[in-house]
Amino acid sequence: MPRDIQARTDAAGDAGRVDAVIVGAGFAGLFAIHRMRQLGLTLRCIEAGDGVGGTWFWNRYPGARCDVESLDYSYSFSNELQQEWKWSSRFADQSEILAYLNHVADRFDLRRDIQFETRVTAMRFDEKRDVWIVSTDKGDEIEARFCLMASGNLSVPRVPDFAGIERFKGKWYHSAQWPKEGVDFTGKRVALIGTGSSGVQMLPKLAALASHVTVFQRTANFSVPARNAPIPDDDERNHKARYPELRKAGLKQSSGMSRIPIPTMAAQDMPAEERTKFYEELWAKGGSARIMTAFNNLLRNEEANETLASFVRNKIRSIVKDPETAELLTPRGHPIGAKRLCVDMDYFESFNRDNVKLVDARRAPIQEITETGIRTTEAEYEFDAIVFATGFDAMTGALNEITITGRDGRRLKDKWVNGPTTYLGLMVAGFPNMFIVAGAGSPSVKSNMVTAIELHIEWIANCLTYAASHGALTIEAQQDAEDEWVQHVNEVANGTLFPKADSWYMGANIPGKPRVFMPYIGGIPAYIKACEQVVADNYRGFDFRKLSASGS
Ligand code: NA7
Repeated sequence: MPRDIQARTDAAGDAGRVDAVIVGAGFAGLFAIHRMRQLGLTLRCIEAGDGVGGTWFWNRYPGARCDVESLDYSYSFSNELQQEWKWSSRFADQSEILAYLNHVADRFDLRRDIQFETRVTAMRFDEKRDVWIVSTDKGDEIEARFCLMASGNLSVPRVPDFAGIERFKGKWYHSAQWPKEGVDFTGKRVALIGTGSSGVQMLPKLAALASHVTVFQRTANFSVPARNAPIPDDDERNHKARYPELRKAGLKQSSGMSRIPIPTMAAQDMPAEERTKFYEELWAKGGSARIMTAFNNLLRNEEANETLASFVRNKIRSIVKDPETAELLTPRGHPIGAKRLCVDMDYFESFNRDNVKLVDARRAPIQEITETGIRTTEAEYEFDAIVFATGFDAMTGALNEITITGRDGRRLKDKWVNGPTTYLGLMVAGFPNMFIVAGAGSPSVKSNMVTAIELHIEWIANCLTYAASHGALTIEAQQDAEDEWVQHVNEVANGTLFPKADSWYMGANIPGKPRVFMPYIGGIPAYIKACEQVVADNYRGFDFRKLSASGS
């Protein structure tokens, strides 16, 4: 791995001092390096992996694929980049996205500012000098005026603490800690625990190799077909010719994705037969974005939601041949889309194979891992390998893993004990000069992440330029402004059906985690408007200080 950071900062005269530390080298961190360099800042990006890519570096499980279309799920900051890169299919798989991010790192010469295989363990704001002291697991102590937290929303994998896991004689894996060299499941008896996006994407791949796969399902999930296919040359040419215009159109979409018609009609306003025909068309087109925005009230009104939910339930029954398995796979008890809608390639079809069996882990929860497999409250199973597709400590996990200490010795984790609080999702009162990129309180995971990331990094770059032009050393969110934003984020979420599901958006997948809807669900246009208005009002709600009170 290139490790010339040391040489560079030594050459610059001080290995331990930079203008900005960037935590993470995924989509957010890479663009942050590029953009902050344009401001002339000295940087160090700290990355735990031995390569760039973030989510796409770690999630190498078979079948891993993006559920946002590739032509949207890519950077817009460089027209040359978006013109020259060729996506092979509508929904790129993990290896292609990782190749893209490596290309970006090389093309913009980003690696020289990245310190790989290093984790940030602590960050402390020194109020006397208005700097952050950033500590790593390699013993570094880096002084930085600014910190950009590009540490990701799904970067702390979670394995439920089943008793006995250490006894298991076979091998076990988590979807987000997949071995780089891959895993050969040929002829193996495999357990797959979890039926969120990762499990749903993985099952068909596992089933094609393993002698047998047993799927432990606690909650049946809605899933729609991807209908992934190569992008026809004509489509690609047309899209690229209109790229700048389409990117702008994307910013008018709640999701930040282009080419998704903006719904104007409520589901109940279309006659039932016509509506079913419309759903059929969207099912045939594939992907989740179009079907979830077929009508403007699918995620606001239970009756509307039920029209789509029952359509998908019928689809499941029509695909899965064994009625008992179909019944068990039929989602109930949460609105469709309130948990992230899965996008699959032959997930339900896999249950028609002789070598796939579904186990109801709700009725008979997993009790323990044994030497030879898994014991539920009802039965014992033998396996050669166990695959955990059990998700993440989402959105707050990566930040809470770092001991972040702001003003007055206050820990971020303590401040967030009842759920994450931010101003515009960008900053937290009491934690000056620390920016969060596309996390809680911003559209983030409820939009095209790449769009959300670019918006944030641009906003931060403009804010830093404004601060510099006003001679300010620190930027900090005001508590009142933060309280007001948090209230708004909650109000918007409470006007939707999202709080009705036990999702990772709500923190509900982690025992003891506060139940709060974490992303901002007002959509990209409303979010842009809010951010722009704050800037137009001279950064209303932010304090810019020349010297901190204690340092003066
Ligand atoms: P998810 O969506 O959080 O799914 C995790 C799955 O693991 C889900 O089906 C859980 O069931 C299941 N789970 C968790 N703990 C257990 C136990 N103890 N027993 C049985 N099953 C369990 O994670 P993914 O990695 O699939 O996807 C995360 C995001 O990545 C996804 O939304 C996309 O944005 C990309 P539950 O539903 O909690 O009953």
